[in-house]
Amino acid sequence: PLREAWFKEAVVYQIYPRSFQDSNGDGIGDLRGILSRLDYLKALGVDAVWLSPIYDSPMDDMGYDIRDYRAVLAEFGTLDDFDALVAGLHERGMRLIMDLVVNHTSDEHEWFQQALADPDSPYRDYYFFREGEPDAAPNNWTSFFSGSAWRWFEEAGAWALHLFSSKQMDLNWENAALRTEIVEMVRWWRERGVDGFRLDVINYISKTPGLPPGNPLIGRLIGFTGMEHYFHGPRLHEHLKQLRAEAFDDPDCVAIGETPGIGPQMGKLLVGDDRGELDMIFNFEHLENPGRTRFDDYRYDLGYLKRYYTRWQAEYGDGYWMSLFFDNHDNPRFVSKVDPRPEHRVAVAKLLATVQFTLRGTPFLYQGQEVGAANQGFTMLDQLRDVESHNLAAELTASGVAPAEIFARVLAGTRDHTRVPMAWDATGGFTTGVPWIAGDGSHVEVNVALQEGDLDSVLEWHRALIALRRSSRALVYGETITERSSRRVWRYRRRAGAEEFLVALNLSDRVARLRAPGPGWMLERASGPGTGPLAPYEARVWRSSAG
Ligand code: ISL
Ligand code: CA
Repeated sequence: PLREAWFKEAVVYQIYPRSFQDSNGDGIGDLRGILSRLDYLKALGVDAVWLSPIYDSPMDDMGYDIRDYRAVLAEFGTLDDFDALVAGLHERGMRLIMDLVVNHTSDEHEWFQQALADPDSPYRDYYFFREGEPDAAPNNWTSFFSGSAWRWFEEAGAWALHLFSSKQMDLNWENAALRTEIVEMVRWWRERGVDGFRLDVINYISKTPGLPPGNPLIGRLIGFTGMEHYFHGPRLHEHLKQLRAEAFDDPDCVAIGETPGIGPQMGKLLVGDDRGELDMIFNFEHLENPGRTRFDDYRYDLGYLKRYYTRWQAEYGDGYWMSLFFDNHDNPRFVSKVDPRPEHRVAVAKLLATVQFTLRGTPFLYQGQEVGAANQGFTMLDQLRDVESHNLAAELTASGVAPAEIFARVLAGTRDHTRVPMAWDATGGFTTGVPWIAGDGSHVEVNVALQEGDLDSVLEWHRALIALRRSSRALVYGETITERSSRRVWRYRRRAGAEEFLVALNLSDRVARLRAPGPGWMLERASGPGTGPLAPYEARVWRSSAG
């Protein structure tokens, strides 16, 4: 039986606080800025906001390196501003989902500082310290941000583990006191009115005891060595059950796991209704065509997306719930991956939105996606701010790759494509000062103000589809029935009781023949001509007149 929940009916909007809205002219987005844009989000049809980290942080990885879990970064505002934001959201009937980063802390976190200063400190065991020699790392694990996953601390005569940047120290979840601290911290935010959490790399928290060496063959295959010892570790499910039971034992508190490396099949173990762990996960298998990585420059084949969702919509059935997303702060714009040509941008953006709002699952929009924002035309490394991009460039340089090739790879995958300021109007509208990271000027043509009220715009397409989804039980809870179609067309129905919708999508950049739906179907929306064959990337939605 299908369990109903607010977050299954919701549209979630991810805000990258640093780049959404600046309120005081320092060029950095902040909480007061977000507060000033809540009416915009409400009018778009957003039900919940997911805030990327706003905690106190030295910002080595843009806030995913937390120094103090119970404080707001001064650049973003204060706890009072945070409370005002929660109140502003709740007044408008919207909810707040916080980012929770508990696989690691900043090396500047007090726990780590104490652990470093005193080997007998109780905090020493909160992390993975290994005493030794500076020329021999404890194992061969590599960091996701290039190089070894171990950092040498001369003052302590010891190594410490960091799967991400050298300032993001992995926490040791084997330690029960640490787990209790995390539970208490989460409850503290719950008491401030937070409605749910997005748990950063939460599938990495349990590591194989003893941290054995990674298999170099697996390492070569996936590009990171050691991952088999923590991407689905021995106590992962136990730790998640503890979090659910002790920190968010409330069916209304949504828990979304960010789980790189976990495919949809394994994901069922994390989100099954009977598991008592998470409500949804983000897995990433649909974001690249098989055999490709984020740093490859290639045209994404939408035929793969059709196969992927056709399979997983059927396999997830009633007992599991999917997240539906294309853009986030860790990836380039999906619209550019599908077709980078400007003349196709609008049609592709509408097609992707149609997928998100008519399949079964919770749609997550990332800021700017609703106006069809595309990748940025960066021309040199100096324009980038992301630690991952710079580390990768340094690593490739050290291994002798030519500068032009290095830049091409970084440009294909840099996370900064989605971290540039939100485009509110032709002047930008993000800040009155100098933004902390500059976009490529495309905001002059692609922005909110230009599209508001223009019924052909990407923004109004989003608004209309969100409204349609909201008005329909079939589009939220209905089963997904895939219809036969040619290779270049994707065609499915959504049905609940007597209510039924039919969706047809042209996955190609050429006109595609379409078997006309029977007389019982009324056209509800079309992103192209709406009759005859499908225009390139056209999306059409019909409603059954029986329902
Ligand atoms: O960049 C990656 C590896 O190539 C991604 O897998 C990414 O790092 C991964 O999805 C984890 O992302 C999350 O945790 C990171 C942080 O940098 C990302 O912004 C965050 O979303 C470490 O906290
Ligand atoms: Ca500011």
